[in-house]
Amino acid sequence: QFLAEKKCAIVACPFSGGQPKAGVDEGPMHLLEAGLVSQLEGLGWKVSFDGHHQFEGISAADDPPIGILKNPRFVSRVSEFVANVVGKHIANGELPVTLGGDHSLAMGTISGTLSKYPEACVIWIDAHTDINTVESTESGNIHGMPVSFLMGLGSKVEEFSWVKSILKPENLVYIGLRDVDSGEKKILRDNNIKAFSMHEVDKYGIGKVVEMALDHVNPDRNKPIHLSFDVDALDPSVAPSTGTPVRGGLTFREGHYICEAIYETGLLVAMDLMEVNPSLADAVSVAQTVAVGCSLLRSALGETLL
Ligand code: EXY
Ligand code: MN
Ligand code: MN
Ligand code: MN
Repeated sequence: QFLAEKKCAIVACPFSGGQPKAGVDEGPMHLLEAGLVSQLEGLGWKVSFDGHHQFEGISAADDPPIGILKNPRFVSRVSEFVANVVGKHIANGELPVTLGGDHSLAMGTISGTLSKYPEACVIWIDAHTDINTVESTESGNIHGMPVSFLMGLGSKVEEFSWVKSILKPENLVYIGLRDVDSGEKKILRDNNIKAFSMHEVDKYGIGKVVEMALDHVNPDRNKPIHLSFDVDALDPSVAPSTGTPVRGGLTFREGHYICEAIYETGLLVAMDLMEVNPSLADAVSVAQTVAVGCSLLRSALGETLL
């Protein structure tokens, strides 16, 4: 509906500045080395890949914390760059597939999507809500905060003034939650944000949960969808190589079902796959996590079981 042709663009973002663990910047390289481009081509997509973006030059020489926010200039400038790249791909008639890197990058990817489609809705698949504000964050890790910046919650930080903060609470829905800070729970309540935790997945089943999620953000099934998928939404037995694993997550099939169902809407305009960290866990676990990452992307881009 929004894409004239099956054209996608890989936006490879080797970036780890939104959290403290080394290695998440190697996620994109591993996903590509696993053959992601040819896998998507095999589904009939024309895939453009302009190489891995180089962010080291963007890093500020001197980047002391602002309040307790860590690496604030680096995170901000990289996300601003990514917002422009994503926006250009959409303008070019391509579906941007952003490979993280940590989830602070979604400040960029979603800003890029909203710059072209201000009415777009965001489906955020994660163990976490990533909605801490400057006031509520206890870690200062910005990968736990991108949603609050996108919505304009909390007090403003000058360094992030490029973020337009136009994501409306009614245009966001979460699936897969199970590790939400108490400050974040209050933010969800105060802003009436729809969220399906693992409790609802257990209660209703994933099919019903995805339907209810779409009914909330996209009742007439006519608005563009940005899917932001944090691999830690999956159970650690399925995707072990990630920086903040939390037990009790989505099964392999539940994760894939979400991607398949969103593809079926025909409304997907951008996707992120974040937080694959190939330096955590053993080689078998890394290969398993990378493979599941590729397979989620294939499902979101139309791979079917039959
Ligand atoms: N809520 C915690 C924090 O703000 O530090 C943990 C955030 C983890 C975020 C991961 C990527 O989804
Ligand atoms: Mn996340
Ligand atoms: Mn997460
Ligand atoms: Mn490696």
